[in-house]
Amino acid sequence: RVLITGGLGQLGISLANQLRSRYGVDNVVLSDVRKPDPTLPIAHPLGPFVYADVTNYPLLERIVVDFQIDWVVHYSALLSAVAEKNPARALHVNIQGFQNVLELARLHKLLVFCPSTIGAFGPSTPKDNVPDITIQKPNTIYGITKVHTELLGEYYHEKFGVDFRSVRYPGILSTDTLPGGGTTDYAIDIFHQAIKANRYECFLNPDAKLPMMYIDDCIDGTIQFLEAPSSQLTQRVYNMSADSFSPEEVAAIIKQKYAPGFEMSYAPDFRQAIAETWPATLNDDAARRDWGWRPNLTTDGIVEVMWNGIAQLYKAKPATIQ
Ligand code: VAH
Repeated sequence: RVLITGGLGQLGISLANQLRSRYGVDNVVLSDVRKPDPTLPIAHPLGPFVYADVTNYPLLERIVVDFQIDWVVHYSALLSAVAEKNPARALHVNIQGFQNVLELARLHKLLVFCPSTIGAFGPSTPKDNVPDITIQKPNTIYGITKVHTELLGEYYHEKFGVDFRSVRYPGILSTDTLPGGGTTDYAIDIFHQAIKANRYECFLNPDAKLPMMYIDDCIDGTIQFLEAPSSQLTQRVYNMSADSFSPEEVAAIIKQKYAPGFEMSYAPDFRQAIAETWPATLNDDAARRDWGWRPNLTTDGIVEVMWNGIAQLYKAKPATIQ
């Protein structure tokens, strides 16, 4: 049985749907600290769901025991922009929450998957074709907590044999679920605003190029990684990349292929300062070699599915989406 913490976030619902169709509905438990958002197209967990604050160790342990959990996908975390606004809470949730999960993994022999991020790199990391092993001195609270995740997970693997696995996710684009307060959120907002208003004011600079991926690739790759035999993994933390684009590049594709009158303006805020410290492109050769990672979509394909998917949402339910 699998527990997905932060299960109602941008990725949890989609991962749960996929895992439930593979392993059975009752074998995938979602946890979160809030109720499902009824305005989202896939709002309902449609299977086991429990309240869990990941900083509460006894409560988490109870869930692991009651549901006889074998794998934990630990999605619960404050993302980069939200974390920067509330560092104390980010430290508590991202660090204490992960430590709780690792301790439970040690005691109850769980496989733990916890994503890291391109945010685990920093201003002194090279910008292009960044390898798995490089300088990691992030200057955001989010990045610092994710370096902690990587190092502590590796430590528990080495010391106690915990099957810890992590990939560094890029910005993930989805149509059915909304992102939860990251620096890459513009790449989803832009489609909503372009379709609704034919204009978008972007909070990053035109040339802020960052690694990006479509959610289906992210979920498929994550499942492939979870199912890979441990013996096949030569490392515990992998870069995972699909393509990279900047706001001006995605705006140009939208204008050229979907909405000729689309207007983009720029009002960079504190998130630009975060984006500037992250790499533009990643090298993910090890993921491709060790567990067969291959994304299906690059930038043009991502823009196409995002445009069509979000246009469909507004056609189907215009009143319920903000
Ligand atoms: C964020 N989307 O912007 C997240 C992610 C690629 C970075 O971890 O915070």
